[in-house]
Amino acid sequence: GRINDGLVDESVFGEQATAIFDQVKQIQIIACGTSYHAGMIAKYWMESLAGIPCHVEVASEYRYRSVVIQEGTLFVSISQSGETADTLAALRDVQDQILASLTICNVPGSSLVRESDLNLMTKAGPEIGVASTKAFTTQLVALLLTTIVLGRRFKLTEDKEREIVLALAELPSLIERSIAMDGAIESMSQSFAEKHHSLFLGRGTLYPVAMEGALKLKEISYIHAEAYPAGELKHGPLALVDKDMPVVAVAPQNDMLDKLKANLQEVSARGGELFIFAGSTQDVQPGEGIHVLGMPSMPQILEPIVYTIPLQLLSYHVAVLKGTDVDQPRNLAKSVTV
Ligand code: F1P
Repeated sequence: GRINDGLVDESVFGEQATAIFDQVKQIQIIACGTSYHAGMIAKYWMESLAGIPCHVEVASEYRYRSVVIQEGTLFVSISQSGETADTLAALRDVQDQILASLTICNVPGSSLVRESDLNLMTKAGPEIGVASTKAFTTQLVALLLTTIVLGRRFKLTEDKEREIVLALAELPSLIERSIAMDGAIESMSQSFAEKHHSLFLGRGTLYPVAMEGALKLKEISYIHAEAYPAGELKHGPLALVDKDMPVVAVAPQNDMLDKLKANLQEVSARGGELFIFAGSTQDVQPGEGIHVLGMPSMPQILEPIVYTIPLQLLSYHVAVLKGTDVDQPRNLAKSVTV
């Protein structure tokens, strides 16, 4: 039978969950900011692990256009605060057309939680500062569990499910090991504090991680940061690369590594300084203008969760060096309620 050690017990979604999940034909994910990046990763998981059709869109666009909702749509909203106005409005607008709603949230009793049919609480508690950090990593765990529970009704095999659950058991120690990279990341942050622009690259589920790294640098360090899927470099952004544009790459040792390395060579050839978080320090060698930080080896499924931590630490250290307020960045609110 299926592994069920309590992690993937359907009762965590509430009593109605089983009846709803049995009718799901596709997923529509809606969120803003960091929560949207978590949703982007979930789309890769839902489609590649479980074969569930999955769409993801920022609530601030979705709510203002005419959307076509197909039969059997489970509407998944992701929000740290549960109070983001656009996400709440998107849910209210489609409420009577969807199969059911599921909210992934940090705050019990928040508006989204009250108005959603099913809820999966991250148990991480509210963020203390404005920028979402623990919310992101815990949203990803919640989304992975959701992928398992729904995936059983689609193409997720028992073997794959077992592999994911065993991988999740390794997560706490992998997170501790990535936090232990703090000193190396602090040294690296000096190369960013004087710069005005930066580029973040990743492929596959690591592309949304690159987006999240860039967002954190913008939010708390006020450095212009853009993220690209590494394969898009040659379609424009390569023109920006020079010695004043540090480039961060998240490069786990997965089946995308060879392609990513080719993209990174294009950066190096144009004088760009590279900072690579690498899964294999044998495959990705340091050199002139190439700094390599070795990540622990890990199951591929956990890469987007674990590789986010050093990017969060990088933004933190750059912000400290620049003297910006890490918890209360200028111009931003903890929850955007209007
Ligand atoms: C969404 C969000 C956060 C961001 C900031 C503004 O919030 O964009 O990701 O860090 O706090 O709001 P939420 O819907 O996840 O609460």
